Amino acid sequence: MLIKITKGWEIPDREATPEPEYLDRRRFLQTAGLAGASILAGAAALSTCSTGGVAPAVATPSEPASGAARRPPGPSPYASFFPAKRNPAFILDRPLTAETVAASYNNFYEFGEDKRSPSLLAGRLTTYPWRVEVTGLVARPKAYDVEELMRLLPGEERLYRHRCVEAWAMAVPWTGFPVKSLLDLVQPLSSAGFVRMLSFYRPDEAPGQKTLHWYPWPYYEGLTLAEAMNPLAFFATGIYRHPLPPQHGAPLRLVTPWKYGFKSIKSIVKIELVSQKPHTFWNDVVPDEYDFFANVNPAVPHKRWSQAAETMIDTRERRPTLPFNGYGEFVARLYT
Ligand SMILES: Nc1nc2c(c(=O)[nH]1)N[C@H]1C(S)=C(S)[C@@H](COP(=O)(O)O)O[C@H]1N2
Ligand SMILES: [Mo]
Repeated sequence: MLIKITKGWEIPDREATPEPEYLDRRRFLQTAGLAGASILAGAAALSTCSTGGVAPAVATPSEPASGAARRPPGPSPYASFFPAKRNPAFILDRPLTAETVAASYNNFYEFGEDKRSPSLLAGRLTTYPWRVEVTGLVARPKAYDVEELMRLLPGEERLYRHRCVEAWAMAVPWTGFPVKSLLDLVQPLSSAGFVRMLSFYRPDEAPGQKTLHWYPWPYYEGLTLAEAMNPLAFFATGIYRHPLPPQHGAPLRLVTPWKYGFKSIKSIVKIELVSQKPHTFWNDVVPDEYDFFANVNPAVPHKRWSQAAETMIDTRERRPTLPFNGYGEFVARLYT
């Protein structure tokens, strides 16, 4: 059912049918079945980590607790790498989304489950200095500072469509470099079959990592090595011709435009080449709703809503969903 909109571009969370609905149901079931509910941030919630089974034991507490390198912070050098030259190979079938809308309608659960909180709270995240460890089954494992990566791998701008599994979409100009360029630096071994990526774990800066304690923080994602080496797979350091604002996943986030947005892990601290298919955050939280591949597909509905159409977040234009989000010519052969 469509709900009447009063606030311009803003899609009410209830209309976008977001991931948290599942959790509301879970919380209800657990509240009904268990005693000792605790009240958190105005919402009734239960500790589910050990009793509820929402978060399987796949979180990795031994991971480094921070992506920040230990040296005195100064002014961020990231801006000096902008703007970057646009790569004309990536063209859009629709207008770019208004920047102010893209920057205030975000999914970044480390800062809350609603769309507005990330833009209000993610400024607490210290994004400089920021170190990314590239490790695992590689010939040359190394920890890079993000500005070092920006120097080593010159940025380019790409206009990409971006489609959330909640059936909203935007079109944005990212700046960054292909995932392949970084992997070529560390040289994956022949035993590597997958790339596992990890976000930061800093509950003191990211309130959601405390209050939303039933999630298996830190956020983690993965790709097959073939997907990661595909020319479309991109590490973004910027958007709209300037460094990423924190709500978009500063200072480095993945962009895989043929997949639903939850694959595009934000604020990455670790990239690990592994031999086995890695666990992924949303697949662990709700296995029957979010699969590992998560390729955009209008023919496969989500368990609770159709994926046949999408709504642009600024104009509210409805558009048919495209297979692979319109990127089949680049990626379809990965899956045949
Ligand atoms: N670390 C982290 N990365 C994340 C998320 C998140 O909650 N935490 N949300 C994902 C989802 S569901 C989407 S749709 C995109 C949203 O990216 P945007 O806010 O830049 O549009 O980020 C993805 N990456
Ligand atoms: Mo999403």
